[in-house]
Amino acid sequence: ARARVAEAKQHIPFELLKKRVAEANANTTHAAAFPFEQTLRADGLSFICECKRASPSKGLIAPHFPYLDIAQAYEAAGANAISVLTEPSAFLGDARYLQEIASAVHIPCLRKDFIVDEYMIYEAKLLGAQAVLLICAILDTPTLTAFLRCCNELGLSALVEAHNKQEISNAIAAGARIIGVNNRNLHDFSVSTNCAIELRKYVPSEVAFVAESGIQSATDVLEAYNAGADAVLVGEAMMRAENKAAELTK
Ligand code: IGP
Repeated sequence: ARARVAEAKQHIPFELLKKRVAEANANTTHAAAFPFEQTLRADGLSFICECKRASPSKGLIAPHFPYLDIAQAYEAAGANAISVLTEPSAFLGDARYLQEIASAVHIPCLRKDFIVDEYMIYEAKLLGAQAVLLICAILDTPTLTAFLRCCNELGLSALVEAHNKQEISNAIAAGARIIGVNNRNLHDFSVSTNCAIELRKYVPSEVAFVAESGIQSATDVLEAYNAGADAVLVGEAMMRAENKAAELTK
């Protein structure tokens, strides 16, 4: 991700990117503040459905990847938000997917990437995202705090991802308003849907809680809901479902 940022800065220096974001902001009529957070906080369980072509653990998930059709099918099926992978090497994502999807749907979009520089947060804003993913495992607490402040200034929500108690307390210390527990261990890719369930109690109720990864069945969804999750983030199962609406309502 750092190399990608360095390259992007060659094309568009950070100062210019900031100027473009400021101009874009000046041109938009004031939309609802933080719609991503709002939709997670609404009554009942929210669904964040993911547009993901490939992943390091599963390889190529969607050889045929009509991302706009997928995103529109998610919206029609009743998804509350869409997560779009923009990381190009391991996930075969693309910034363009996010940009096109964000302008085609009416629900908030999350930039799913390894954000390591504020530059990427400004990019997310310009691409039309309403939220970004910030991963505790790759950001120390001062950096996380600064990135959260940056998101706030730009009107972006941040889904702060944790995998254990320590990361949850770092996320809280940094001021996270939305915490996602990733059921997948990023070191060995092992998945346990119990991870989010067990860690729920360490996240205060005023912070929105998302269960992420490995959610395959209606039972997994129900268990996350019963454990007190505000939302689930579902990638592979939604990508593989022929009928997105049937998958979401089953
Ligand atoms: C979705 P799954 O198992 O439903 O496809 O997982 C999502 O949680 C996963 O893609 C993810 C991810 C990440 C990807 C969670 N955290 C960080 C890239 C980077």
